[in-house]
Amino acid sequence: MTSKVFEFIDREKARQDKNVELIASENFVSENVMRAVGSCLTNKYSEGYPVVRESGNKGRYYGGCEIVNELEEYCCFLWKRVFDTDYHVNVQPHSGSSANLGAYMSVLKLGDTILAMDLNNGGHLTHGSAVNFSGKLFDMKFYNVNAQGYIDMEDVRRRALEYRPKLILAGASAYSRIIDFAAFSAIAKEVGAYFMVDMAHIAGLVAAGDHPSPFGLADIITTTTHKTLRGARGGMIFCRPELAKKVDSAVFPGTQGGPLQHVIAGKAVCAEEALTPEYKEYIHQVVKNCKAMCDEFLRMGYDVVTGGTDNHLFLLDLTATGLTGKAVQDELDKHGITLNKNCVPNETRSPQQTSGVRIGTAAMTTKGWKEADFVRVAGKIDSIIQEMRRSAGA
Ligand code: DSN
Repeated sequence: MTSKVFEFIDREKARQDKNVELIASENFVSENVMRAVGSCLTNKYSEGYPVVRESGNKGRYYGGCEIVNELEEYCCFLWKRVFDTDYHVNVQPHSGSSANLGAYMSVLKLGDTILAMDLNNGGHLTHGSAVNFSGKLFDMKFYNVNAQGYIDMEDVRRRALEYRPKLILAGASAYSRIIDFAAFSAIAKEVGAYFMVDMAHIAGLVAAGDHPSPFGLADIITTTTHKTLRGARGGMIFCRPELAKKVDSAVFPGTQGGPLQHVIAGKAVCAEEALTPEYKEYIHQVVKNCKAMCDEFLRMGYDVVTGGTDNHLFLLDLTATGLTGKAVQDELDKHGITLNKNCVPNETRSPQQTSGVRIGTAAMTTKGWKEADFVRVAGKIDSIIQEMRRSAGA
């Protein structure tokens, strides 16, 4: 028996094969990751944890878990090696949002104060947006970026001293510069706050040594596994060993039921791949490609937030073109170029329109693109934008 669903999958596969994919949070996984995620492991229930380990957890609540126990332990072992850390790791969060919820619930009480970067300045929905659980359950305060778009560490410290948060969060979805985890950590220590890092976007760069590591500085680190890490879609939480019990309990039974063992298998394959020299080369190329493309936009006279990039993404500020991020996103879609509209610092338009677009190089680097390919597509994007301006009479 066949299914109509495979028609959708085939069409989506064709779209992914054909389009230029510049969404900074997307990537293309390996066949092995696909095989793991599409495996019989999806049939298995395994609430609980593999063994009584440092967290003091009581094991599984189901029989037949002997193989998935080994799998989950193997996955945890690999991820500690990827980040060369003795932190505890929980590989069960279903997503980055679940990981952040678990992290907050492990050390905070409802209503506690969190200091984070807000969505409009490059933060994430789960970093305190009013429409998200984070903004509804916690007392959210935000630090700012400066006029150039850099995180303003003076502002972080001033607000930390003023608000005395229980937790300070560093990490972003749309920030193109190195984040100074050491400076954040010092501020957190000064005010007696937990220091949490959401490294979802830059985790691959941390693994490859292209971004300073938060390990040793942060108390809790969350990540997704499908962005620059190029693995199965999901989340993970790392923490100092003394927080292991709190974190494990916050994930299960605190915020999730049965873990997705097929996804944990995909995360383990991803970790095996991240340990190879080829993966590190890939990440180095992602960063080189990003800089080359960003430099080309600067050369063509575009406004780039912060004037450049240190990582896998950058933000074009389209204010001077008179075009919205949404209009540019929609027009590029018609030409087979996929990216997303994005707010720019001190945004004046709504999140549905925006004054900017976010561009990332992780996915097309997986397809083998080098600097010249990204420079060429920057020229194509420019010609489409210029045509839009002519049509609009700008
Ligand atoms: N929504 C993701 C992104 O595009 O950055 C983050 O989870």
